[in-house]
Amino acid sequence: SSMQPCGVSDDDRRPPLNEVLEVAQHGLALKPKRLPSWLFYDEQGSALFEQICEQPEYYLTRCEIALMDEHAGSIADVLGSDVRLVEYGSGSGLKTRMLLRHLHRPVSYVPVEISPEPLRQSVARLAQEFPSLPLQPLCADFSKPLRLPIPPRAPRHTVLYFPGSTIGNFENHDAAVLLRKMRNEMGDAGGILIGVDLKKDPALIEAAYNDRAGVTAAFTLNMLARLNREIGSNFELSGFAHRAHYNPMAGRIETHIVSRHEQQVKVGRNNVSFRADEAIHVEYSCKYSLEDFAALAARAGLAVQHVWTDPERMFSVQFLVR
Ligand code: AVI
Repeated sequence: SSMQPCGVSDDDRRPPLNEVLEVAQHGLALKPKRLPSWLFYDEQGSALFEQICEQPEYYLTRCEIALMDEHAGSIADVLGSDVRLVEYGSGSGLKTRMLLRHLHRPVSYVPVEISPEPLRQSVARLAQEFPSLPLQPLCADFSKPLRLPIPPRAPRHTVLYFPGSTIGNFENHDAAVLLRKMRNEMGDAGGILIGVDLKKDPALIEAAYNDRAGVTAAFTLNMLARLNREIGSNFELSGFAHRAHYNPMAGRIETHIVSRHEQQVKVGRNNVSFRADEAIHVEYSCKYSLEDFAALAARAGLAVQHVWTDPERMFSVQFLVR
C-alpha cells in the first residue's frame, strides 16, 4: 500500500502546546474576547462532534448523507473518470466511502487531516473496503498551502472534496480566500465538491446548535476543558455556558461561551477577568442561499457547475469549476 505513516509527512504540524497557550492568551486579551474554533477539535472534542452528528436536531449530516445516498452515481458521472480525490478533513469517512464506491477509475485518494490519529483510522478503514485504491494520506492544515503527494499515475482531474459545510465555519472573506487557494490546488481541469448548509427557518437552524441532550453545549465547553488539560488554565466549567444564536442579517449561527458570573481565570501567567454575562466568541456557522454561495464562489474565480439538493432545500452538495 502507498500509505505513509503520518509522522513521515513533512507537513506534520500539530500546533505545539505553546501555540495553544499563545493563541488562548492572545484571544482572551481581545475586546471582545475570541478563541479560534480549531481549538474545539482535540480528541475529546472530535468525539463530541461525531456525537453531535447523531443528534436528531443536527440535520446537516443526515441531509448530506441522504444526498450522497441518492446522487453518488450522478456525482461520480459529473466528476468524470481518472479522478484524484483530495479530501479536506478526513471525518468519519462515511460520505467518502459512498463517493469512492461510484468513482470511475479513481487514481488515488488523499485525505488531508491535521490530527494524526483520526487520519490513521480513516485510512485503515478505507484500505479494507478499497484494497486496490492508492491511499496517500497527508497530515497537514488544509487552510495552509498544501504539497500534494505525487500521484501513482497522471489524473485527468483533481477533485477537492470538502463535505460537512465546514466552509461555513469560515467568515465570508476567509471563505473566499480558502476557495481561491483550493482553486489553485485543483488546477485547470480540477473541481471542488463541497457540502453547503442552506438558509432556512431560523428555528430549525438554532435547534441544530442547541440539541436537547446538551451534546453541543458539552462540545463548546470542551474548549475550556482542553485549555485546562493542555496549558493548565483553571476554568471552572460550571461557571460558563454555551450560547448559540442565529443572526438572520449575517446568515450565521454565532456561538459564544458566556461567563455566568464575575470571575478570574489563570491562563499561563495571565489573570483573565470576566464580567457577569461576558462572552467569548468561539464559532460562526454561516448559512447560504444558492445565490449567496454562487456569488462567494465567483469571488474566488469559480463557477457552480452542478447543485444537488433535497426538495426542502435543507442542504446542498455543489460542484465548482474554474
Ligand atoms: C464542523 N462544522 C461544520 C460544524 C458546524 O455545524 O458548524 C461544527 C459544529 N459546531 C457546533 N455544532 C457543530
